[in-house]
Amino acid sequence: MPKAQATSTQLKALLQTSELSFIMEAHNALAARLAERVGFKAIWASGLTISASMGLRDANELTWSQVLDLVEPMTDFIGAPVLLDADSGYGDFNIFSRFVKKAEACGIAGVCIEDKAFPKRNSFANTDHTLADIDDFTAKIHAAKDVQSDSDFCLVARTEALVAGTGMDNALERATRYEDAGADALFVHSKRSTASEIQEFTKNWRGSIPLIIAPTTYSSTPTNDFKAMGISAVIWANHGLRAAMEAMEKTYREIHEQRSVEGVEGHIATVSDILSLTKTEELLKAEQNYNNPKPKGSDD
Ligand code: SPV
Ligand code: MG
Repeated sequence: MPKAQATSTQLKALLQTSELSFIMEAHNALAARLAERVGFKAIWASGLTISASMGLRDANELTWSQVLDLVEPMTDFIGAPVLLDADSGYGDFNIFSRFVKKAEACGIAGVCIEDKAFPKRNSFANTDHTLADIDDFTAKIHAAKDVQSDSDFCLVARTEALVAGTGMDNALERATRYEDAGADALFVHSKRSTASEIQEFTKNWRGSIPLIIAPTTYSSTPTNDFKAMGISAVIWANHGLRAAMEAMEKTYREIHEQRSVEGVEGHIATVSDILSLTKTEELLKAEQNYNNPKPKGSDD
């Protein structure tokens, strides 16, 4: 059987292909597996949705070691690469280097850091967004690239300049500095309801690393437009959790109101679906093998 390609190599290839790629959010291993099963070739381990699924805010309330503990089961469970949202890197260049080493050891294919001050606030939180100093941020990129042991491990640098309102020139300057510092791709974020800022950014961008966006607020823009703008990858950053929240609450409400599960059976996944997704059959076969070993020397 041919050896599976390393997930870091898969992620790098996906970012570098001339096709427009799509990366799907997951907040746990089960969600990651479902996204992979329908065909997504890479997973976004979202800071927002992982935090929310733990009842926490997207504001560095989870420690970095907790983030890794939550994301490692995803990498264990799926074959597709996981791009981890590492917020603003959890500290200075030194903390972020330690994080990158541990992330690689957890099987994570790449990490994304954003140029926000620590502790960060979610880009859509109605507050002022303070940006990191450019030199401090590029130091983190340099340090991460120096410390990674797998040369395909991807470091995505994200600029929040447009979110923070510091202007297009600042966004372009930051992006250029991050490319020069060694970033493998650039994520440019916008919270506008149209893709106008992203379009202007791409018109003026002279860099050559792949561009990534997350069109959460400008979701009605046809994805072909992104391709025409020269975008390499689109992150659907929170749609798995949002779908799950809606479906769960609807189901809980119906069961609560009806004092019965009869009405929801047929509309929800079966217990067999859970057993099959978690490969319970594989365990049962192994059990037969290991709990009833054939005596040595027996032919059959
Ligand atoms: C996330 O999914 O955590 C992101 C994207 O960083 S956003 O929520 O738009 O900041
Ligand atoms: Mg995030």
